[in-house]
Amino acid sequence: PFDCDVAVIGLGAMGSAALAQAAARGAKAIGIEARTPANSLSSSHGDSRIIRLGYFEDPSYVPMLRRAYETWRALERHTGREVLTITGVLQIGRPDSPIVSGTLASCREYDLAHEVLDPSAMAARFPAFALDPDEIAVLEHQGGFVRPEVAVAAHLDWARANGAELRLDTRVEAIEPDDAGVTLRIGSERLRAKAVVVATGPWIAELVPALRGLAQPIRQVVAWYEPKNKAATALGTMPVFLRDAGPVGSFFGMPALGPDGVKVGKHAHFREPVGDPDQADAPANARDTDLLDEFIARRLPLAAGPRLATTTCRYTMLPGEDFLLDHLPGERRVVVASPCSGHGYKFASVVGEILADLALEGASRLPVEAFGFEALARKAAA
Ligand code: PYC
Repeated sequence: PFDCDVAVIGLGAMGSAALAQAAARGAKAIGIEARTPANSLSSSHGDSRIIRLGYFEDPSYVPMLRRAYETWRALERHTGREVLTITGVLQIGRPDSPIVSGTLASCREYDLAHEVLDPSAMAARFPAFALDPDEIAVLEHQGGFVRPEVAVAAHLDWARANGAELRLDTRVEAIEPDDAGVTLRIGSERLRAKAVVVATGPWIAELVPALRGLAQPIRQVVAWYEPKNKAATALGTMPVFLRDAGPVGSFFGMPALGPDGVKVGKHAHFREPVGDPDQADAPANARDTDLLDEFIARRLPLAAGPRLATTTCRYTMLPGEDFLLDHLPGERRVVVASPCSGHGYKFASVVGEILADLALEGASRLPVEAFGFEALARKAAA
């Protein structure tokens, strides 16, 4: 006998969404989380995550993003919670930088509403930002942010409302698929599921040995600053942003969403591997904060008051810095989700839909071939 149709392991951004989607379809669903959802060792805390439609990384993400906006709004309707806030997103750099040229390519291919602003237009409209004379900004109107902790809680509320069972502080030690279903080993308990979704983020390789050496969690640091000019950096005035920083990479940030002030981070920070994901990462040190302090002083001078707070979280990187959303090779009952590589949160609502499709129906209507194990192997070999 089966305990459930689908067991979802890991209740962060992706797992909570998968659980909610499965339960909404009438499946008997159990969600299992080793700690508490959106805990401080995970990748689902920190108040805000950017969402944008004109995807500089590749225009092929745009259809999935359109669906993500719809599924975030559906989550809000189902739960009455505010998850997604539109602020516009500024993508700043030289015209030939990957962020600016890639965003424009996506906007043109999909006819997305946007404006191109030169430094004087930026100074007039968005005085918080300091641009070099040879830089421009693409303002994409649909950009904004998702509230990660609220989104996880909302997905879990919606899942529970549809009968899902949650097991917190419960660690799955092994996944054992057979011809009929999957057994999960949890201490002395054996839980039987018809299908399993593994969405354990930085811990993914522990339950999915095929990802050992491929999925690499890295430490990420973000900081909040008290604005020098509250009006210029307020929610409603200042859009979220990404900013090309040449060979150093890119920075990102948010307007002041509350008393914590303006948030700033560097994408993939120093790419420091997380050794043991069960151990807390080192808190922000002077090297971390110097990088962010210097950025905000130079590029967001009106936001550069005292640093109020820092936190660490994790990206789980894959070869090609892409996502993995697929059945385990040869195991149609086990679905693996590693949809992060530092840019996945905005997709969580649609990823939940894809994972429920894969677990309950065997395939998804959304285009996921690029996120399969075969594609991953090609990227790892490249
Ligand atoms: O994908 O927009 C993004 C992002 C910002 C910071 C990390 N990822």
